[in-house]
Amino acid sequence: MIAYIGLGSNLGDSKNYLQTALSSLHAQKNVTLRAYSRFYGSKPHGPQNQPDYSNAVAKIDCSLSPLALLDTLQAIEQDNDRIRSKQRWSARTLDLDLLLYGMETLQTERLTIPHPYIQERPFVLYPLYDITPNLHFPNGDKLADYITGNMPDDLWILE
Ligand code: A4P
Ligand code: MG
Repeated sequence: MIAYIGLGSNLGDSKNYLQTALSSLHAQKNVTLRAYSRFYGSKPHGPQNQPDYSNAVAKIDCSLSPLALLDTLQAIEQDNDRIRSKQRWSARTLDLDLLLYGMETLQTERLTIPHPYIQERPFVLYPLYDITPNLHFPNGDKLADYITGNMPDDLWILE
């Protein structure tokens, strides 16, 4: 199954956390890394009293169920110094979100697919577009319709 993973970090050496996460994904027995986006800087969505984010998106081929994939993502977060705060959307060394799992939709207590905010987050949409410009969402929307020539002010390419 083709799945897309959103990577985010805004604590510590963020670029390094993203790179380590990509290697860790590829190192999983049931996961092959197919592509990944450029690395982006972004202003925090949600609470503003936290550092800017580094964000990227990876495309993987995996033979894990959605829940097993979520377990794997959370294990990689833990290995990378993630401390879960009670406050939602707080600063973190590494956040791995399961954005899309084929064309599947799922809504359970632990897992919602597609990830609920994809279509309103430029820091997800632009990196997704780097990898798969012809992508359609499960609801039929075209990714390209969300992309404009000028990136929003709160998003930039990291060197
Ligand atoms: N969960 C449900 N669906 C999913 C899914 N599709 N992928 C559950 C991953 N997890 C999913 O996540 C909380 C719970 O969501 C998990 O236990 C899982 O069962 P978490 O990673 O512990 O906490 P969180 O990340 O703070 O919460 P949440 O709601 O996942 O937030 P988001 O959507 O990840 O947003 N601004 C910028 N610029 N860049 C960012 O990357 N990220 C966030 C976090 C906020 N603002 C940001 C960024
Ligand atoms: Mg998350």
